[in-house]
Amino acid sequence: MFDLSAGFSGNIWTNRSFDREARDRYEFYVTASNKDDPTATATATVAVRILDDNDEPPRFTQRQYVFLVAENRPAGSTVGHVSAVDHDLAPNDRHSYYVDAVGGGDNRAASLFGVEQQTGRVYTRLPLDREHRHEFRVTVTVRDDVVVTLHDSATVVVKVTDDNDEPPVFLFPTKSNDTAHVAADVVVGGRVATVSAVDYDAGDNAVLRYSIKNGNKHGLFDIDPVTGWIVANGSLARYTMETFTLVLSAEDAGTQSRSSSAELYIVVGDGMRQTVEVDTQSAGLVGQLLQLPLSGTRLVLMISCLGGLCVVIIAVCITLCVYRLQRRHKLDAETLKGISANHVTHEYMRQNITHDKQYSSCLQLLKLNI
Ligand SMILES: [Ca+2]
Ligand SMILES: [Ca+2]
Ligand SMILES: [Ca+2]
Ligand SMILES: [Ca+2]
Repeated sequence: MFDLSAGFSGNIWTNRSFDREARDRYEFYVTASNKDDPTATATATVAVRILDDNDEPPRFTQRQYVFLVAENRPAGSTVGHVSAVDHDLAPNDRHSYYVDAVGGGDNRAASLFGVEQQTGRVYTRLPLDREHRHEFRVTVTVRDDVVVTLHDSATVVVKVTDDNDEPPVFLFPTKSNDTAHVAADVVVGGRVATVSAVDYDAGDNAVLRYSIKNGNKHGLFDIDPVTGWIVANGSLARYTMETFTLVLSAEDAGTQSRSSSAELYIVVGDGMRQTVEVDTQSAGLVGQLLQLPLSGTRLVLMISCLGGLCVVIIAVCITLCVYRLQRRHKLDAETLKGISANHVTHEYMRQNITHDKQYSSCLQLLKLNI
């Protein structure tokens, strides 16, 4: 690595380049000897220290950083820290951090986050809304403070965690669709209506349970807290044409739960009889039959109607056939009576009347005329 010029100068020079970051010190011995007396020598140790050159870029400690941050935090909240290492010696190791608004390809995300140039602390510029966007990818860059062409990049993934900031929203009932009709003869346990709601939060913050808060007179109704099914909890026969107003609640399972309420009007009709009356006006007998419960009575009535209809059709067909045959025989007889025997020959008849029985009848008629 080192050469020493022979002679009197004592110059030492290098025969290669050095990398201070790999090795920054070398030691070796040099010997001086008397030209006239080679046994007269002296030795010394030479130490060479390699000085630093700013040839190292700062490098991030990770290629990708994943940070979690809760939504709705005020602007300036810490998301996480990035860090880089520059192996040069000070001041060549000084570097600064930046959010790359161009190279990252997501300018919207880049506008929402900042990074402190000296510390690498990543922070929010605006409150985040997980329901609007739950993940961001931002490119951060670190540059050498002196030689700015020495730089490195890394990806910061910001995942927004949920805050229970969304209340449940009823899909049914709503202000424009708030009524359920039920027959008075609904069985106990029979479904009256199904309420539903949605919660745009995540996890437990969106798990809903339903309940009836008010209006459940006589405890006539019950609701499944999970499915939202409202069922009859007793006979409704005594409440024909009455309307019940249930105040319903949907509540999420978040730590600080949120809830919403809605009103459902339940109108008790008078059961099957009412249905048949309505259909009588609009659909006739078949409609009535179709609307009846699928029971033995309904089947018997439908089979009877179809059987009767078939009998009528068959009778009409038989009557038409008989009528056509009778009419044809009558026409043949009248035609033959009007023809003079002198102008009718057997050949003529044979050509025009092909049926054997008709042919025989004609012969008899001709004989009578002759
Ligand atoms: Ca260096
Ligand atoms: Ca450097
Ligand atoms: Ca939320
Ligand atoms: Ca919620």
